Amino acid sequence: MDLFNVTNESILPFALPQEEDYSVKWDERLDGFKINLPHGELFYAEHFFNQEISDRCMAYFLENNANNWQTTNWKNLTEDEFNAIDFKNIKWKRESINLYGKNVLLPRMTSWYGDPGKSYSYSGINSNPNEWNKGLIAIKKRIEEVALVKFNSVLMNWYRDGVDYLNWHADDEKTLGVNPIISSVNFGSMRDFILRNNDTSLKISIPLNHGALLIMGGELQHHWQHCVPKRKQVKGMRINLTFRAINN
Ligand SMILES: O=C(O)CCC(=O)C(=O)O
Repeated sequence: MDLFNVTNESILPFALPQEEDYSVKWDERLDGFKINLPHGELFYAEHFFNQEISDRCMAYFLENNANNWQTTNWKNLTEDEFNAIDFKNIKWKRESINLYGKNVLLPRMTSWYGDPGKSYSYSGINSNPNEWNKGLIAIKKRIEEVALVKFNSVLMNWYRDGVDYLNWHADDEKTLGVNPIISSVNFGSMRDFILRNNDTSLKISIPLNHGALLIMGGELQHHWQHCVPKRKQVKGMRINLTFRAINN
């Protein structure tokens, strides 16, 4: 037995189709999996941020002047009550989109941070960036070391419980460039992130838990869509950050 042949290699905690155009390789140095899909690439690190840092991130995102962020039932607050809260670090808001002529509130809270001028356009929402803060810059720097990209903006999604969700879409806006690298970091309750192939409708379900990192790259956004479906049994909150490099 080779006593020095120690490896932390683990088993991918979700299923990939057993087909030849899918492959997965453990990267010892990055402590994560490099995955190739038809027309797309992923990097998945289940515990990219440890428990202590991930706990601190949740607190940082939700600290405020009025409510205990852990025990409050955020869904019980009226719009006015929510808008009166002064969050210490993140400017959360509930956006609405225009759907068939009607204004519909998004089923989650959002916030957009970025370099000056890096505005965000999605489903008719046009959001100017909030100014970076210390916490977001620290997370961004750590992720850039792995993604090997300089990000200039981040979209934050706060799913207050398992009923909050995100619909099918691709991050394929022109301003993200041709084959964007999008880095998604996750805190709080585990939620399933589903990828669906545009041609075959084949789906891959990726569990994203407290501290997990998922990087999407290659041609993925042109050939796959993704969503975070409702999971009514999930009672806890989840906060997701997708770091992006915008070209405008
Ligand atoms: O919450 C997630 O995991 C996905 C977020 C996402 O797809 C987006 O913000 O475009």
